[in-house]
Amino acid sequence: MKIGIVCYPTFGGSGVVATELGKGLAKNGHEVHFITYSQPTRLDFFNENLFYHEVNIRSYPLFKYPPYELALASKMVDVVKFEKLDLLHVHYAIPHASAAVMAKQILKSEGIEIPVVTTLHGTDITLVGKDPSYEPVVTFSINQSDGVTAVSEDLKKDTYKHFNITREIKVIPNFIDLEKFQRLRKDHFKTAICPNGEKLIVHTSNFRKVKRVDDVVRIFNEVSKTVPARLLLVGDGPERGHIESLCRELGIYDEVRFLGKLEAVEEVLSVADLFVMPSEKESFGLAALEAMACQVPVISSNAGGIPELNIDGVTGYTSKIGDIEEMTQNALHILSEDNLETFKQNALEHAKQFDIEKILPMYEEFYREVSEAVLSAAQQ
Ligand code: GMT
Repeated sequence: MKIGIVCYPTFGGSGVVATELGKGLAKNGHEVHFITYSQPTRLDFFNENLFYHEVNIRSYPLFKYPPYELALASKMVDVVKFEKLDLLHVHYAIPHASAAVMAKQILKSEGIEIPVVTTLHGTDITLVGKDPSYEPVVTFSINQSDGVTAVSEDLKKDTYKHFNITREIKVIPNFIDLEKFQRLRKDHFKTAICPNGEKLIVHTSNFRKVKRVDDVVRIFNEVSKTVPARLLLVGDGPERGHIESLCRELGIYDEVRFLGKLEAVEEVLSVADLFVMPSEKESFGLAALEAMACQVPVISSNAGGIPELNIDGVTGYTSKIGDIEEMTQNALHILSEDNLETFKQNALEHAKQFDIEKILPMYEEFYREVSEAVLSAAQQ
């Protein structure tokens, strides 16, 4: 098939999923056209089936807010027509789904039928989407898409709860490339970070408030009173300054390293003993899956879809949001010499359920179903 993929090209989870999906589809012989405002971060290799089309936003003194959605819709029309695409797959509802629905209507007026698949990722529903300033448009564009997927059962439930949705939503979870995310031997790195055999705790996120990075620091502070440990914080975002101040206040700044935005996260995860994800909201928790694939057990909140990934008492533990005390006790339990190896193996075993080799065919099958339905409706 010839597939157009629209996503946020930056470091967010939805952009990573969209880019890895496109790369996987291209390897399977599909022609994939990314339509974004800049080159997706993970679109880092050449493949004859991969194409990139940049959305150019013309500004004008009259525009206080340049109309990105219109530029995107126009670009989608252009690419569908001239590359003869079979399907558009947009990731993150705002504003990608509404722009795709507009492009679909424009193309229909010219006699071209283009099936639109929308994937809901999380905050497009649970945080931003349900805000009254966007809700009517999000509801309309979900209902007008030809196929809709959500990354967890919990996100599907939340979408039905907060929006008046009249169509079926299919759950297709996040996935992982187990060849890329595997425990590598990085002993020199571990020795450099933990010279005295300390346990290594890792958190990766975009440092937004919903990630509750201060809980990570407080849990680490408590754990390190019992078990010598180091904390690596990967990523960057609005909360970073506040988190640095908190580390200074707690007197643990020397035990914590801020690594910023890293490309090769799997190298850090390869030497980690524990991953912490105490999020307020998390539709799936791709960062935790990446950790599990590298044999790292997870201490997390029970927010959103996390319990579908982190199995309580097996791959790690889940606790109520903000229950730092329980998360600390669970972290100490996992880190004890008697338990660590079992949790590591369990984490890897469960991660295998989300192998890209298993999940990618679910998207391919869904594309076929949606395309057939659209084409047969058009013929009637
Ligand atoms: O919050 C993020 O990490 C970014 C956000 C995004 O859309 O870019 O991630 C969401 O989508 C990911 C991929 O489907 C999910 O794994 C994350 O759980 C989800 N984040 C939230 O729901 C907060």
